[in-house]
Amino acid sequence: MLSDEEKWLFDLQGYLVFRQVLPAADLATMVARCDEWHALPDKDLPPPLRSYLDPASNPTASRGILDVEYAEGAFDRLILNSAIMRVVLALTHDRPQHLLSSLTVNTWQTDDIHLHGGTEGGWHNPANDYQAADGRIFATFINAAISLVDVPPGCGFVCIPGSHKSHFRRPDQVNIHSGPPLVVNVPINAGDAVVFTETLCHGALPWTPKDRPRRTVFSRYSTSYASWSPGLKPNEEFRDRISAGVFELKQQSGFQQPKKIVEELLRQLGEDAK
Ligand SMILES: O=C(O)CCC(=O)C(=O)O
Repeated sequence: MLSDEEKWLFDLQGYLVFRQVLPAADLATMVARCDEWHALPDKDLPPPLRSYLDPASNPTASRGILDVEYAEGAFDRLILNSAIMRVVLALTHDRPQHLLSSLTVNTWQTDDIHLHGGTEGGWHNPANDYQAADGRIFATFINAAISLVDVPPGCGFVCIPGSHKSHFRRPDQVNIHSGPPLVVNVPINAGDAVVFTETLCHGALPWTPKDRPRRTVFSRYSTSYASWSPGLKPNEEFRDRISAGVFELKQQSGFQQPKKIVEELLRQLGEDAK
């Protein structure tokens, strides 16, 4: 499913970049919805939308509006996006669960997003695990960051390539501003995606343009049986607002059988279910 070169690169650096994964119409819809919803306080968001951190009590935190797929089909389609699911299926060995989508805005006034990552201090966790062996890669917690805007150099996503395999504590003085060759800023444009293992040490540089915000969709996936958060399940009350495939992808399930939506995605990708 992943080419030899993609496997080499992902294993080496802990992330891959994909260009232009979104249809232009969906990108325009997402930007419009983003601006519409982010102009509202949490209490006026259409249910079941809610912010990860309510801006009323966290005015300078980066604001991520959750569950946007229940309110707009373009976000539902993004969860099943074949460019992204091709990687998620490969990394979870065809046993994925969609955890959460977050429609996030950062402005020039937003707090820094400090470096964080799953192997800090050599601490490993089955819900956020990374392994490579026998010509395959396995990751239990994956984040796809799809940018809805062009990101100028020196802003946005940064990471320490290769840190997903680190077994040592990051020194305190290494931070988002440390710069290359250690801390790398990944340049992307509207419609591009960075897909990374959450074991990668990552964060974001401040957004400097004052005339426009950074708008990003973070779509998070895990293995369906070793879930990052067992509380994350599809919202039954609003299940008729999402596609059957996304509803199934949000379910926890065992590793014995692939989900029907996985079989369908594999068929679309020209692969067989295992
Ligand atoms: O804003 C970013 O690109 C970083 C986001 C992040 O750290 C995360 O989603 O875990």
